[in-house]
Amino acid sequence: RKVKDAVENVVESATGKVAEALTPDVPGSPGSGTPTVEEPTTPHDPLPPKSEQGTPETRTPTGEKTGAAPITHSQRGKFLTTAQGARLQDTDHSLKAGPRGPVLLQDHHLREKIMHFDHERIPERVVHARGAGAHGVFTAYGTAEPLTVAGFLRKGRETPVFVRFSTVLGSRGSADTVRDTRGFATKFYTDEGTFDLVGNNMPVFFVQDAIKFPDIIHAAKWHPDREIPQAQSAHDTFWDFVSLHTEAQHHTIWNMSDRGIPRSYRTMEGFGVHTFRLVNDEGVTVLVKFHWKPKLGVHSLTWEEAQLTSGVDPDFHRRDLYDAIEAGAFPEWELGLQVFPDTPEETFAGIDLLDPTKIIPEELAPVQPVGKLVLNRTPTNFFAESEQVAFHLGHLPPGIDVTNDPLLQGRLFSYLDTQLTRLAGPNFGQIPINRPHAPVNDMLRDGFHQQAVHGGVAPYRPNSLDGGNPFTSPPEGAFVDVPVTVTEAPKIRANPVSFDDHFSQARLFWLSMSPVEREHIINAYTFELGKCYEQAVKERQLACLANIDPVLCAEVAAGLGLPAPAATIDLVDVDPSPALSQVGQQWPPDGRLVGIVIDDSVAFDGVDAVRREVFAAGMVPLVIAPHGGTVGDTVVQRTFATARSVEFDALLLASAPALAKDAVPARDAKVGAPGADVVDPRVLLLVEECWRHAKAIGAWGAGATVLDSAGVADTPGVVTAGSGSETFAAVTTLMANHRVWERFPVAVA
Ligand code: HDE
Repeated sequence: RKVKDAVENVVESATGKVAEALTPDVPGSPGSGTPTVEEPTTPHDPLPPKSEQGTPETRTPTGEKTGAAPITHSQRGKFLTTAQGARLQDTDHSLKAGPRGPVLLQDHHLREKIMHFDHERIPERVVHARGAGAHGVFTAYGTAEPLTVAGFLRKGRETPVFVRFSTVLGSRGSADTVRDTRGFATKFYTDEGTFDLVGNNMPVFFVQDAIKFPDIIHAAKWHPDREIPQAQSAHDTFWDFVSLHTEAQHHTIWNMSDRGIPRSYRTMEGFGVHTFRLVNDEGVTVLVKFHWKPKLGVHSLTWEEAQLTSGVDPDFHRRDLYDAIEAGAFPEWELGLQVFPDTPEETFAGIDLLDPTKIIPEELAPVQPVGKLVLNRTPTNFFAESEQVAFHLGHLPPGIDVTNDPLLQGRLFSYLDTQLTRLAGPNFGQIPINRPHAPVNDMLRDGFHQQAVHGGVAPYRPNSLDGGNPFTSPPEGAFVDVPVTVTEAPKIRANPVSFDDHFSQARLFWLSMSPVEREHIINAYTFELGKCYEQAVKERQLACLANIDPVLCAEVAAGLGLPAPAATIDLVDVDPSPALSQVGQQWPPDGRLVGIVIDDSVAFDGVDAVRREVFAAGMVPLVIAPHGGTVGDTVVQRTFATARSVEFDALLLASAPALAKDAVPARDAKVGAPGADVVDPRVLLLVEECWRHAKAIGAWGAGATVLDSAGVADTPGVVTAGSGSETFAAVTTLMANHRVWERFPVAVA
């Protein structure tokens, strides 16, 4: 009886509590769905949609608008709705049979929301998956007018562009600063049709024929069993491939050079790689190579910076691009052409223009500027724009045509084909970012995700039912297929003999490097081959290096602890091309980042004056302090916990911050107690890193004592002066060389 009473009591009280909990009617009570606090905003109209966010206009067969108002796909109106526009009162609770009951299958809002979410991801690009884009404008100088009918190259013509930069090997979430080639793809929305210039930051490619592209990519991407390494060429299959397919050696030495780890997208050159053909209004043709020259010069990270950045800020290049644009430091490039006569041999100075593993040194064919690109707007939505943008080499306007480069020819197939899977159908050209700015009047119909509501009944020609529309264009203003003579030749799977030279230009690149750049190349080969397990792969690559240069081969062999083989070919003595080196030139300071170390003891007037001078010089000052918030009136952008050398192009020290209680503990014991008259070890680390990464360092006042503590006083590229202004002036002079190159130890002359 006692037990029975006890059980009944427990059940009764529990039921009471549950019943209480199940009563959701009191506003604000748990489970009621009514918020306990006010919504943070009252309903208001969102910003108006941008012009490119509208759907494509409904078109008639003649390309005229039907008058239907474009419908925006961005958010509009005050209230949340379903995808079909029905207003919603609740989006946080599934429809259930009572507060604790099962979820009902009829909850159409839940199912729409989850269904759409389940399909938010699309397949990443098979190569160049990791990237970032920006909008801009291209302005033509008119210097290309004699060469091509392309309207966007007419003097003063302004053309909207979208540019996407990328790495090649890594997945979408991989780090930006890995050693790799970078993509540099530009979509010119010309009023004669879209022109896609789909280039890289290196002027040559690994293979000469598109049929080998799957092979090099299979070799360079992760191993199929464990899917590692991510975004790295430092593994056996890559080196296996490039040492067996020796045509890859030229591109490989570019990757092993500092070009493989750019400082920023803003400081990269771009190359169309292939030779293209231009045609003018008289039908005269020339062969050309496209070049992008960055206004800020070509700069790279040091290897240690690249590695550190992969951890400290894996989005480093993406962030740098967006920050620069949003700070008004618009990245700029000049588009240039190397121009060659269109002869039947298709060679220049004995170099085959159809071989994508070869360059024509700029000293032999100068790059002639034809226009300027300015990136001035970041995307509104990453997925809609940077992810969905689809480039294709066959997007050509009148006046630009292709050549028989076998790599280019295969790409003409690949870029259309890949979009069918990636963007799920043939209508990817109707996605807002891909929409041409020229009027479109095609006879393509239907297909997945068709956005246009085409009028008319006769999408064929000739027809008599849609008034004969569309009509074909007269030659003026139409795309020109240059009537190149195709020689009568047997069908064959073979290359021209000139394609057999695999080493002379890798040697040209090596000989064109400064001593410090050569040292970096040696280190890169030694690191990457050191990551390989197979002895045969290392030995075969050393044999390739012997055919490039004996010193390069000997140094790398020494690093690997292997004997250096002898060359198997006669090394050709080629003239170096100084244009390939990044060292020895002077560059404008625009958009550089200058760190300024302060603490609460500093004289704010002096710091503010320096900040203003940095701004006035076109650079960006970043104040680094022991804590966030403000120091005096100065707003702090970085703390000692978040600042690393990689972010800054130069460092200024306005004070000597003392050891704080939250400083890195490892050194506390050695350097003294918190608050003692000892420099904060995080500042010392910053100075040491900046020094190792060959950055200009300047100090004034108490800041100068930090240089002594860090052991870098009176070394190259470290300056002290009486005031902040004088210090900054001296540092600016040093920055024109980009780095203090003499700080790097150089073993190879
Ligand atoms: Fe690409 N390449 N590629 N490539 N490529 C792609 O197209 C391909 C090559 C380049 O930001 C893919 O839409 C083949 C050279 C860039 O969206 C794919 C061959 C150069 C981008 C493809 C090459 C490039 C791509 C993957 C050998 C420099 C990124 C996704 C014949 C001149 C574009 C896509 C962007 C992207 C194929 C060689 C540059 C699979 C078959 C040479 C910058 O179609």
